[in-house]
Amino acid sequence: MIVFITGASAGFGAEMARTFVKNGHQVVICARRTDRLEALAAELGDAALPIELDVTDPASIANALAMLPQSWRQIDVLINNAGLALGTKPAHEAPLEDWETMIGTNCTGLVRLTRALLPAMVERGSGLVINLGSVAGHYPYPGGNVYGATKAFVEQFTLNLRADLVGTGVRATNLAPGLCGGTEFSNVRFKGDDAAAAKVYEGTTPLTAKDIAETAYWIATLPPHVNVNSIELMPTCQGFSPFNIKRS
Ligand code: NDP
Ligand code: 8X3
Repeated sequence: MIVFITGASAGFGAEMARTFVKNGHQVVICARRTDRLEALAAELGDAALPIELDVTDPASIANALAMLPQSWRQIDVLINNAGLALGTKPAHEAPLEDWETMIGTNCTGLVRLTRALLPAMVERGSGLVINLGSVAGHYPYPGGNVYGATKAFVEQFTLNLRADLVGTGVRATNLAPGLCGGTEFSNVRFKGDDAAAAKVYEGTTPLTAKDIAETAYWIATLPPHVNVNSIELMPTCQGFSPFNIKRS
């Protein structure tokens, strides 16, 4: 299989690249930080093709796809993994630019990549799109405002893809993890405050990027008649809170 992975310079994306290559597949590894991609490509060898990509920039998407050599053009699996959360401020205090960046990356970028690669999959009668959702798209939490909303969009877009793709042989999955450590997610969310980022995982045994990569690999290697519509994972130490009631 040829697997096109966005956000492969860190976290889940890099680990997914390792997992697919270890199992004999080829990966197109995309992100903005090309030095990271080059290092990963050096680790993975000829089975990995690094390509610079900013999913928020339509010209960058067009350029990345145009850079694909002929023998890498038949994408079997698109993993829309690039994404981010910015901040945990309440809605009335959060910077509007942060909201726009999350929407531009997690929603618009994901939609653009999907729209670009889907027609060839439908034409071939096979293919798979795995979108990275989140538990934040299923359950609200304070400070989750736009991040959670972008992931709810990812879930519904994926299910609507399923509605459109019935009968085409092309599959779509929303992969929605909960608390997951060992990636740069919280470092990005807390804008470089690594102490605040580390606190998120204190005293927990979170999911790991390997858990998510192995789940993506499992989804991609199921028989063609099996479609995982949506899958949610949490570490065993994570659960649910009661409703928050403000009493006078
Ligand atoms: P990381 O911060 O470790 O990795 C994010 C990746 O996305 C990086 O490779 C980054 O690369 C890339 N990226 C960000 N913006 C862009 C952009 N504009 N264009 C291209 N690539 C971009 O995060 P995770 O691996 O933890 O998260 C991956 C996905 O999983 C995200 O969608 C996240 O929302 C989701 N998720 C994460 C969870 C967690 O707890 N970690 C839980 C649930 C979902 P670069 O900066 O080089 O461009
Ligand atoms: C990441 C999980 O709970 O930090 O999508 O929003 S959470």
